[in-house]
This record gives sequence, structure tokens and C-alpha cells, in this order.
Amino acid sequence: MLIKTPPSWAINENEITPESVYLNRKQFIKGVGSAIAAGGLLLSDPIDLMAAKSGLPAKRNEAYKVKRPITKEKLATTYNNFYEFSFDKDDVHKEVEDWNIDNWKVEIGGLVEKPKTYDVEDLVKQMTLEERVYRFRCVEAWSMVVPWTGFPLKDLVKFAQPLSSAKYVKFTTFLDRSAAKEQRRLWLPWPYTEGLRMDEATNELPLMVTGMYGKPLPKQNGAPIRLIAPWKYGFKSIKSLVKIEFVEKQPETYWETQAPKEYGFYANVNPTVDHPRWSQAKERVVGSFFKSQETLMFNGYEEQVADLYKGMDLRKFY
Ligand SMILES: Nc1nc2c(c(=O)[nH]1)N[C@H]1C(S)=C(S)[C@@H](COP(=O)(O)O)O[C@H]1N2
Ligand SMILES: [Mo]
Repeated sequence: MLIKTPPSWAINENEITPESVYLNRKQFIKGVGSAIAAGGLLLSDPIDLMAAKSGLPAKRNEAYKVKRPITKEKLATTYNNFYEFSFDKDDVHKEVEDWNIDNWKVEIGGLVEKPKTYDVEDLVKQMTLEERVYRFRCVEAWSMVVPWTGFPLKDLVKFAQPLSSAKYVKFTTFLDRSAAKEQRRLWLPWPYTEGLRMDEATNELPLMVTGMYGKPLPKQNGAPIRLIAPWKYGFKSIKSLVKIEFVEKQPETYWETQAPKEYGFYANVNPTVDHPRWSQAKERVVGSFFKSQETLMFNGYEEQVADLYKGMDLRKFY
């Protein structure tokens, strides 16, 4: 009997298909179902169509380059701070597995022309996505370099039409004690909140992020939508947003209410202002065990943001 063994080069096609294509194909299968349901849409190139739907991968904006090497995707998606799910960085990606983020809504409210709650996809569809490679520096003195996909926060501010009385933007993360076990620690000030001054929010840098490494944002990194403010310590880059509010007074923020002397509202990366318990002059490069490097003023974004803080004592407003 002749047993037909596949030749060595005929490996499983899943193994040779790039992951991004595979992801799109999964969406395509879903998409075909809805297209048929919608009454037989003609799909000339379904893969392109579905890629366009998620907006990924988006075109890289070459104005934001980083000389340091990009962190491995595996590390950036398995070494996470997301205290709602775990206090252990290595566990977050496992703790989010059963968390359902379907039908996610984002409220835009406070001092705006027309407060409204959006399906996150509908909101993102109004914006133009781009990819930017940014340095990322946690207050715990470690750093990464990550390609994020998103749209400028300033576009969202414009879209929201804030009133002239709005002086700050306040961000709020979801609250769901059944999904996020650490939110059952009732003494902690959940939900996680953050804020930016209006001129910080409308600066070119802050991104509303929906993807990383050319793929949809993983849950452990703050899906479906988060903030990235690269000149500030990582805790300002709040994850999994459900509310964006325009307010008159500086909002209370999660970490500031916890330990105001350690995690101030501004939290600008500054190698000359030490944390009360450690120096901020250097940082450990995640992924290279021994490598430490100089921390840069405003995390290397001095040119873009230094003007925002002219005349402010950065030792007092840390
Ligand atoms: N909602 C929420 N957002 C959060 C946090 C958090 O615990 N909860 N941790 C912050 C901190 S301390 C850091 S360093 C970054 C980590 O982002 P990453 O896991 O995508 O690298 O998210 C920030 N955003
Ligand atoms: Mo952090």
C-alpha cells in the first residue's frame, strides 16, 4: 500500500501565512456572513475590504521615529501594568482571557456642545488612523519602544466641540468587578482615572490608540481604546476607556489620590527630578537584561512639549 506522506515543504498553510493576513482572513469569514445577510455585497478583494474596515495596519507616520530598537511584540504584550486584572505584570495577559469587550461604548461628555455615547467602532470610523513609533517610559524606571496605531487626541477634541469653559480632559477606565478581580479591592479608588490639561491634550503627541504592531490592541494593553502620552510616565497612558469628559477643574487621578508625592498629576518624564524612592536618571530597557540607558527629558519629546511648561517649576509640578 502506498502511503502518501506530504513532502517536507508542504507544511500546514497556517504556519506559512503571516499572522496579520490570518487575522484578516478570520474577519473576512465573519464579514462574508454579514455581507450575505446584508443582501449579497460584491466583494472584489475581500481581504483588502476587511483590512480597511479595521483600519489596520495603518500607514506609519515617519515624523515619529525612534533611534532605539523596537521592543519585541511578545514582550510588550506579556509584560503589562493593568492593575484592574493583576498586580503581577506577567499575569495580566492571562487574567484578561475571559474578559468580554464586545459592544464597547465610549461616552464623550462634560463641557461639550453635544454629549453623546458612541459604539467604539463608530467613533474610530470618524477618525484617520496612523502608526507612530514612540518611546514608552514607566515611572518604575523601565522602558520600551512600541509602534502604536491610533488617531491624535486633538482630532477627538475637535470632534467633541468642547465649550470654552473646558480646561482639562478627564479619562475614565471601565468598572466591572465581575470581570476584573482587583477591582474587588474596594479600598482602591476604582475606576482608574487620568487627565490632561487642554493644551496638553491638543498638542500633537497624545494618541488615542486602537492597535499595536499593526494589529488590533490586545486586551492586556488596554483594548479597545486607550491613551498614549509618550512624554509622560506610563501611568498617564490610561487603558480601556469608557468616558472622556471635558471639565473645568484639574481632575483627581487614580495615582495622585493614592500617593500624591510619588505620582503627580503632570508626571512628565524628567531625569533630573527623582522619585522619592529612586532615581529617574536612567531606565532599564525591557528585553535586554543588563542594558540601562539615560532617561531623556520629556522622554525625548522636548521639542514638541517643552513650551507647554514654560514658567512652571517642574520640581513642584512633577
Ligand atoms: N486602566 C489602567 N490603565 C493603565 C494602568 C492600569 O493599571 N489601569 N497602568 C498604567 C501603567 S503604570 C503603565 S506603565 C501602562 C502600561 O501599559 P502597557 O501594559 O500597554 O505597556 O499602562 C498604564 N495605564
Ligand atoms: Mo507604569
